[in-house]
Amino acid sequence: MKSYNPIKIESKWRKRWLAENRWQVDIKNAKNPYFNLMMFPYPSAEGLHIGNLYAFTGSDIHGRYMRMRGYDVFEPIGFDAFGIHSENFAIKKGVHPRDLIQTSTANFRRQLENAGQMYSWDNLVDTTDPAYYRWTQWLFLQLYKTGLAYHKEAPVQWCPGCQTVLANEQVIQGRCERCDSVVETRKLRQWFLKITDYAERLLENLDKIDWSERTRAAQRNWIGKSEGALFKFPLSNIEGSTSASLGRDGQEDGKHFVEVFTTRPDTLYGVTFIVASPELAHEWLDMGWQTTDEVKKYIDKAIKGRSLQAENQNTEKDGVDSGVFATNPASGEKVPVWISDYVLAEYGTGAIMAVPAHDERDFEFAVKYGLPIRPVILPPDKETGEATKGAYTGEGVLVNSGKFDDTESEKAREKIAEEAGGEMRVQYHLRDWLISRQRYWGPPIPIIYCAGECLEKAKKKGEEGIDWTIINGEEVAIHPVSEENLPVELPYLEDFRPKGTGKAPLEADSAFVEVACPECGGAARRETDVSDTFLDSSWYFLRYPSTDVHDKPFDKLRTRTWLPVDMYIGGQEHAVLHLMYARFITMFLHDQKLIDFEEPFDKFRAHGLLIKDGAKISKSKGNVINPDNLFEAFGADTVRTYLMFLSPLEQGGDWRDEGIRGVHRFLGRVFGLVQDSEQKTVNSKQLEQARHQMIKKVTEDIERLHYNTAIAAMMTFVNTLYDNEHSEEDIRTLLVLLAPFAPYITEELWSQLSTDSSIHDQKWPEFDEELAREDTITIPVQVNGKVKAELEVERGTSKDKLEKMALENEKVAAFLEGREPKKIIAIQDKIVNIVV
Ligand code: ANZ
Repeated sequence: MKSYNPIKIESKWRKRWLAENRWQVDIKNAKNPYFNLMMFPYPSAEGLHIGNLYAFTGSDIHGRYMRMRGYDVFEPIGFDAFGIHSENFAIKKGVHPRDLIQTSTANFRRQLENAGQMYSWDNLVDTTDPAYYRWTQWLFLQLYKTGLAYHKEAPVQWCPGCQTVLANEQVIQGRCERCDSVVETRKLRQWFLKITDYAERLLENLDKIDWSERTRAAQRNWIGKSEGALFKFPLSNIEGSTSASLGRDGQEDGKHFVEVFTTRPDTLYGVTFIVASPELAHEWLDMGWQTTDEVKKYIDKAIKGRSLQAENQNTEKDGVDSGVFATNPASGEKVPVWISDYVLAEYGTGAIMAVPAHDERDFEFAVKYGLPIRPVILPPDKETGEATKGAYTGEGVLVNSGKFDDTESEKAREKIAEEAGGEMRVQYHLRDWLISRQRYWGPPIPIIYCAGECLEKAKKKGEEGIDWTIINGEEVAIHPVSEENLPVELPYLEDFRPKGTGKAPLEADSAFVEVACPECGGAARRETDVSDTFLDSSWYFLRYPSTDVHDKPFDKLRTRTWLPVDMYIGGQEHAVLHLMYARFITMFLHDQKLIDFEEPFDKFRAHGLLIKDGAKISKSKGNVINPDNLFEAFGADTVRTYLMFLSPLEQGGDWRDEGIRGVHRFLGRVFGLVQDSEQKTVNSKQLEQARHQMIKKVTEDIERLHYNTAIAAMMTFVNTLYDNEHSEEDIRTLLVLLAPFAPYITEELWSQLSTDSSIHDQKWPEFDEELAREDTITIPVQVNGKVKAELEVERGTSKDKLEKMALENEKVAAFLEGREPKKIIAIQDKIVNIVV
């Protein structure tokens, strides 16, 4: 009897599939299109990471399953090959990134082919190909034309490790998401994309798409919508200030004021001081405000120390009394203005009204500096509003608030705002997307600056940041490169290393930089920053169906056929990076009438993280896993099946070296079944019920990406087959269900059973509900309308028994914390509802 030799089987089928381009979908003639997308990798020279493989396998199984359900599944792949990652690796190796990319993409491709993925290779995308980035530049120009790309000076986050600015989304708790350096704040002129114009739609649409809840929550959080009011507090004791203004809007009727944003206008009577951010105070200094050296020193120190403070969110807040007073617009009371770095410059107005009785941070600050704390909201169940142990941040009834006393806080919000001249305001945490990078390995931003005769014209008609700007202290007109002149090719620079001067490497290439002005023909200069890699990946899925189209970024008809993407599987870490950017760009293209949908991904599922023996897989931990070695030792089928056997895809899994052997043995047993089948198969209906139960289980588990339990069901079935008389149909069904997981071995065994068809062209088997009925079922237990636990019970378990089991359930008990339920409703075979 033959034994299972994965290397031989896999290489045989791989060669055949590659020669036939077996998985290529027919882009133009597909009847039943299904776009199965996975996040394309950056082709790191170290090769395919096991974490990539985990995600890709999860996605490929879904694609293969949908294909067997009768869809024309389009499963493309590409290389996100621009960016700092590839560039840094090139620096380390002492090779040019362009040369490095050639070898690393070739290596990646080989590994992906080995992995048994179902790719449409004809539609490969490489973001570093001028035929691709020409359209990335085109996209930038469309944004520019609509005023959504602008050049502005702003405090930006500078990564000293990567020697470039970063987008806000790339800064995680004060550190660079890539190299983990503590970022610094610098004031620089950069290109931004106005994603904030889309904040409300990005938020609202979240309810309309079928996405992992945690991804939607992360986006909602990042967009951070707050509804509140702006109040103006007139300032006094600021003698020495010039006629220049203070605060956001400056001066009104010759008076200075500071403006604050608050979500709690109902607490206006509880304001005991104002806090300005150090950056705002610095602006006051620039405008001529005279103050003590101590205050000036604090401002300087705080601005410089920003990044360090961001690094440790829990550092104690410190601050300084500015000596200026502000007048409460409701009560007329004068309160001191402090300066502290717990107030952010970029949020709201950069200044706050402090209500220590009802805000935690203000409370801490007031205690530290002995500032008064005045309660103005009485908690519903308290007699006095004395806040001794901390701030009371909830709702209640107003006290100490003049004529608003006894009003409910929620109702008082608008009334007080109106009374005190407040302006209702919706505020978002989301900032504009900074796309300039002072690096080499990216698409040049297609802009030309002219300081010649165009400048006057540009200034007369135009807006700063859109028509003209300042570069190195010099005013210049901004001209977009005309679309016919795209791509602006990235020259092959020998010295491509970042300069650390805040200037991009391209700056040194005069042949690139110096051009004739497209308007006046005079001497002009090109922009030398390149764009963020996330701009490359914000639209790659649109390119996939149109990779052979060269006169436009995407063909309208094909886009209509294939998009939006039906299923997208990828990392949660991109929730507010790639996934947010892609949604923004898609909305923008929709508004330009270039596509007819505004959400790019109908369905998105975030896979979990793969860890090893409890620790994150990383080089520094010395626990990296090389897929090549595994493919050689066990074959790709085993690796795929093992990865998916770890746990539900969305949860991630803990890799254990022993575990893979078990799965390998399982596939060996499947192989053995077919070799034995001559003797053992009979025309038996004995296993009919078990077979239908397996089909149901595997189908439903694949649908919810619980591949692990689908595999377990097949394992159980294999044991049953070994122990019982079984039919060829039992074996065939097993193989078909296993095909998405282990495409090679199933194809091989199928060819041994019947010669002229491929297992991958078989229809997914149906199950008979009656036969597939399980004797044990899972019943959800809800507490106050939310599912808190599940009960595994025999079908037909009585209502009384269900109630009893629900109350005894650990999770439910933990939630009830000894409270008596008001009501319990149990419905046989369906649900238990508890109301407390
Ligand atoms: C007074 C107040 C009283 C506040 C109260 C809260 C509770 P979100 O929900 O995140 O929008 N705030 C405003 N601008 C700020 C800034 N630049 N830096 C730090 N904090 C800032 O938070 C809005 C609240 O955060 C605002 O409402 C303000 O504090 C503070 F009982 O104003 B509140």
